[in-house]
Amino acid sequence: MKFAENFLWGTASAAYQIEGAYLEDGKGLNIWDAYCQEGNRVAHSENGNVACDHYHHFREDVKMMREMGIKNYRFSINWTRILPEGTGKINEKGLQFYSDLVDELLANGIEPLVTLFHWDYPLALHQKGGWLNRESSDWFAEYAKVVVDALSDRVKYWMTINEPQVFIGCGYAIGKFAPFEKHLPCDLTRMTHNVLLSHGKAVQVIRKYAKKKPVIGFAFATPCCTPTDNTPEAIEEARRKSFAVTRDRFPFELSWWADPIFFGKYPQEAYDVLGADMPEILPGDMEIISQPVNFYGVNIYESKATENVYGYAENAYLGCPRTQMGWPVTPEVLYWSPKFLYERYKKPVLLSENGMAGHDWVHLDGRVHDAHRIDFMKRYLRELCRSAEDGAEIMGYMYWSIMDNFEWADGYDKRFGLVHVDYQTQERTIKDSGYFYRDVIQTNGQAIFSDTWEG
Ligand code: GCO
Repeated sequence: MKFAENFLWGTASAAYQIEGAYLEDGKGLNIWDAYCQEGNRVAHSENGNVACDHYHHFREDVKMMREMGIKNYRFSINWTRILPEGTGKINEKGLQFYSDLVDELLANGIEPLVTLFHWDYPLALHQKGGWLNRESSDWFAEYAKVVVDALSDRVKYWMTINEPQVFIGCGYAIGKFAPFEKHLPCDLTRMTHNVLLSHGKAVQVIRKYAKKKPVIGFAFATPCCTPTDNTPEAIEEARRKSFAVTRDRFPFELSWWADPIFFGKYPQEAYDVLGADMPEILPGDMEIISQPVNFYGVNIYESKATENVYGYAENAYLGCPRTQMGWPVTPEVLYWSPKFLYERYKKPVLLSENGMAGHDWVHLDGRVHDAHRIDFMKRYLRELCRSAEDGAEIMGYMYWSIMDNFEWADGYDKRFGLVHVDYQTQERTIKDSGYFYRDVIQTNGQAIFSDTWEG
């Protein structure tokens, strides 16, 4: 088994989780900046004010990526570093940071993949109603234009929005993430519609103004379900449940977000379960939303559960292997999700995130021995390769994350990185998995098929 010759091997990060410098060089406040200061929102009252201080360490970090043989790096732009108030006045120092980062990456043979929005919504726009405001898609298009004008002479790969399922679902439905609100379905459908319009208008802006021919997608959450066995009935049941829409879970679901983009309409099941709570759709909206994209980016960590058995979802059973997040280890999800997504939407699939949080620390010998992560990566990547062999077009894999970072409501305890970060000293230590991933990239994936690794 093997991956495509032009397979994109890389790593991922997000601005708020690694940059720090939250008030530096003219940057404006976003909702995570604002709400984390309240203390009781995040584990240990932690925040992203400093994080990995990537804003000041980016040259060292890119050098480290080159040492690891990283060929592609997915990162996000901090909206209020560019437009402190969300619209209007441009902060040139903020643009300069990202321009310098792109130059550093290219100088080290690393292709940049830019995510326009990874949850750090401008506080000033939030105070104008945020995603509930019909103008929000115009605000987003204005922001996209500023970034495209500045970076598109060097940036080819674009992702408009990261995980709307999570920033709407956790931020505005269950109140677990900033701005920690709980809205009714009629609001959540309106927010969804404005987020999708924002995506569509950003695609239009990139297509119209990019100086380099762009490859455009997004990075959605929500994996598909895993069949309980290999019978045709179980496979069809998993496929059906993967794309279902329910009244109590719709913001977190898959087809609710993806069908408007690829089919130009919300799923019929959404109308059945949401009825009058469906958003107002103005003439032209669905045409904007369904602007053609080049790939389906998806962030996958575990399979979506369809059944609870004795209190355990079928992908989580008594004593099953779990990561530091408590997520069950379910490698088969990287077979079934690309398969089902490719069948339905017929676009190349980019694994824009996959990885695991582990109990990592620097050992007495000065290294970070994370054998679990190496085993995790082998198991998941073998399934991804099998999915490609069975016909799904898979364009790349971005390990989450390049370095340990601020894991939202979990703060800094959860360590996903291929690189360990000492937050007291900002010292970076490449973990064993980081050196293993170098071998994976150098062999175009073949290194995952050995059951041992002597790094
Ligand atoms: C997400 C976000 C990342 C997370 C990562 C681990 O997918 O939730 O894109 O910012 O840190 O997934 O939870």
